[in-house]
Amino acid sequence: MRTRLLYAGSGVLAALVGVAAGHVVAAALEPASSPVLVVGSTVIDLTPTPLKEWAIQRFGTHDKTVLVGSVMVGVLLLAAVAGLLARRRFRYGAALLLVLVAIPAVAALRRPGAAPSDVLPSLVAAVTGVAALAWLVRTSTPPEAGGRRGVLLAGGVLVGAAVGLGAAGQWLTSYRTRPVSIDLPAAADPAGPFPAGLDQRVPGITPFRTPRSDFYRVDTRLTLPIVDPDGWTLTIDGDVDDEVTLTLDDLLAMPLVERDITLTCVSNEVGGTYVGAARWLGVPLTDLLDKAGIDRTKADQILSTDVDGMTISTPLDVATDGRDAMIAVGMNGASLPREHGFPARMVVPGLYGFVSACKWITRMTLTTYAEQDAYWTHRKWATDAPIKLSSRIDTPRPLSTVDAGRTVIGGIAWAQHSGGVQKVDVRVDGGAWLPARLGPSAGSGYWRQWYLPWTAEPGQHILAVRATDGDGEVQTMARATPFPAGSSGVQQIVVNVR
Ligand SMILES: Nc1nc2c(c(=O)[nH]1)N[C@H]1C(S)=C(S)[C@@H](COP(=O)(O)O)O[C@H]1N2
Ligand SMILES: [Mo]
Repeated sequence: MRTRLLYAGSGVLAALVGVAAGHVVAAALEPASSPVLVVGSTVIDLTPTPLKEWAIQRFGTHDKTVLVGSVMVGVLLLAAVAGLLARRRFRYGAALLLVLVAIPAVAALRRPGAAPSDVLPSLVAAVTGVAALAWLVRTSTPPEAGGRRGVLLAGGVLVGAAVGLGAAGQWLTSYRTRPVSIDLPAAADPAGPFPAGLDQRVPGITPFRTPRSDFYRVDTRLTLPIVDPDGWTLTIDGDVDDEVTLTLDDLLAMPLVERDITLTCVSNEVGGTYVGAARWLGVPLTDLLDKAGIDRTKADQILSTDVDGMTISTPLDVATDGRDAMIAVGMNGASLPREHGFPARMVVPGLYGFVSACKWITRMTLTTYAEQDAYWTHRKWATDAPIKLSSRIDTPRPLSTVDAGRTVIGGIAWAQHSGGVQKVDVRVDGGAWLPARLGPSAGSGYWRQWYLPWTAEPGQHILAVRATDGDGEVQTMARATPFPAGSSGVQQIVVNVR
């Protein structure tokens, strides 16, 4: 039993050292090619949509930690088996380790935009892992007193190596993806003064403008891309008169507009947190498309590609219907954070992010839906996905306990078509819908804060909220799931008053 444990442990330790060595090499070359991460990314891409939605709902923004953790657990279990096999015959154990490492090697090469060097971290993991296993196995046999010291020494050295290499890889990755900032020109068409919201007056309400560091983040990546602003370019190609390629300086030399726009994720559940609002600075999309000259008789889709080959589709007619669609370079007065698409991303008011907001954008191809499928189109999500009229209660919190007496119910609402939010109503315990007071407006593409003073009686209460847009359309009570075109329904929460 003890020797079995020793061999299983040797397999696990060998795999850990291998993974850590691969991680450092990846950190130096391309962090996304780190063996465990590349398997994780492949799992993300292969996961059927319903399961992915379940994981997002179940684990929220921790879904990726859970994913990487699960991959790691799987690897270590198989590595333990490899260790046990090595006890019978070293070759068998080593072979299983090699099979294990072949998975990330193949996955790394199959990813969009993969470079041949992306296989190196897996190769390094293979060599290091097998060498570590050989050392451990050799020092474990014969298992008499003298051998025990040898295996303890080898184990100690390898544990140290795994921890040291892993930490070095993490440090190098975070260093290479440290915050960036570039100087941006002033807007030729600025947004004007930003109205003071209800932030101070209604404690617990969502700030009228989301700070850059609090903005929700949704993308398929496990690591941030490392984009060098000097080498970055944006190409417009496909059904165009002239293919155009712009450097960042070219882009910044064009007249910039500044707009207040709310961004929303299609995966946002009613009452969810995947929504944020910022002041964006960028080049109007139509100015860019005009440079290339687009063939409207052919193209119906802008297929955006990011620096790693991820694709996002946008309906051409919607993006060019006069709304403030742009290629943004700035967010709340500074350049884009890496998390949000540095150096440039698309922003289209009124469309969910998965059909508009391509981060780390490097190419816009004018094409048709019949010809080319973007990442989520391939996974059967809607192609034209306008953001649905919605509202959220920020305060009181669901299932919280508040003191009886005068208090306030408050939150946000967004209606990005038809003139923005015109009205918000709150309902207490299924009674009449009571009109809430609205905060200031920062334009129809921007959310609105609201609040309703409330005298809370002791006991349990159910609060509900609904918004009405400029056309008088009332937020529907009908529930829809995020897939395939966004959630709908009215948020209801329970609060306890004491
Ligand atoms: N390159 C790239 N761009 C992307 C995504 C992605 O996975 N990759 N996710 C999209 C989705 S689903 C949303 S909701 C928005 C989120 O933008 P944010 O993370 O800046 O809030 O980015 C969009 N742009
Ligand atoms: Mo999204």
